[in-house]
Amino acid sequence: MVLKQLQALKAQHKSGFAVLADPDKIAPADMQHLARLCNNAGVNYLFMGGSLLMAHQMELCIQRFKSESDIPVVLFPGSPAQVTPYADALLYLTLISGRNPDLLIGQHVASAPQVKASGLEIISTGYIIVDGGNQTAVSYMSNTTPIPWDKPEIVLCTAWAGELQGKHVIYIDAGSGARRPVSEQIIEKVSANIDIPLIVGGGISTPDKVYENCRAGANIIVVGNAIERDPMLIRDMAQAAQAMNAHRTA
Ligand code: 1GP
Repeated sequence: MVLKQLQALKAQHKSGFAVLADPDKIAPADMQHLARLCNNAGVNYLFMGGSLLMAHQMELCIQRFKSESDIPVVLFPGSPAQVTPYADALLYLTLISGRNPDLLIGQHVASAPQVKASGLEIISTGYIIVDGGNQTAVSYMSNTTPIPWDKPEIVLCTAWAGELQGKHVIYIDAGSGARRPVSEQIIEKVSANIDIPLIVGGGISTPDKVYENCRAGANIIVVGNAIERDPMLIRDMAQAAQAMNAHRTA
């Protein structure tokens, strides 16, 4: 159960590391190699998803990954078209930083039969986009305005609203390829004041940043772009999260 693991991380003030694979950017033939890198590094999750779905190879990608790894595959879908029973769990996203009714309830109603039939573990996720200093695919595609990067109190109130609505987790995202990742100030403020796990991603490009985000209280750090550029970062970034956990245990 992925959610139980996330809740345990939150309870123990610990962090995990997730690799994000965009099915449009990675070929099924590369998935076994990626799986071995993730296995060796002790990666906690493979997140799968993207803003579009052009290549329609997601199921094959997941199958190839699973042929080499027991790491849970968690869908992080850009649209209901990316929901597939081949994964283990689904981040069931509600874009609570936005005011687009389609992403607050419309798409959920339309995709409910498919989601119910999927057999996936459903993780209700309050999804919050914070301005990352450039327009990212997620803010364009969602037709919503991100929360300003220097307004941690708005981010906190949004996270509280998600928690009060019964979301299982909060995901704060600066957007894929963000120039400016979510600040430690925001992470600290939200993490210290909610009782549900916190996922953070968008524009994280160094192991040091992973370490700082973990120290600030993120329970899962998600990295996509930087790893696509340099897959060797998987080991160093996962190690950074593990080092922070060791520090907390000591
Ligand atoms: C985007 O949080 C993810 O939704 C990861 O972003 O690709 O910039 O690492 P990057």
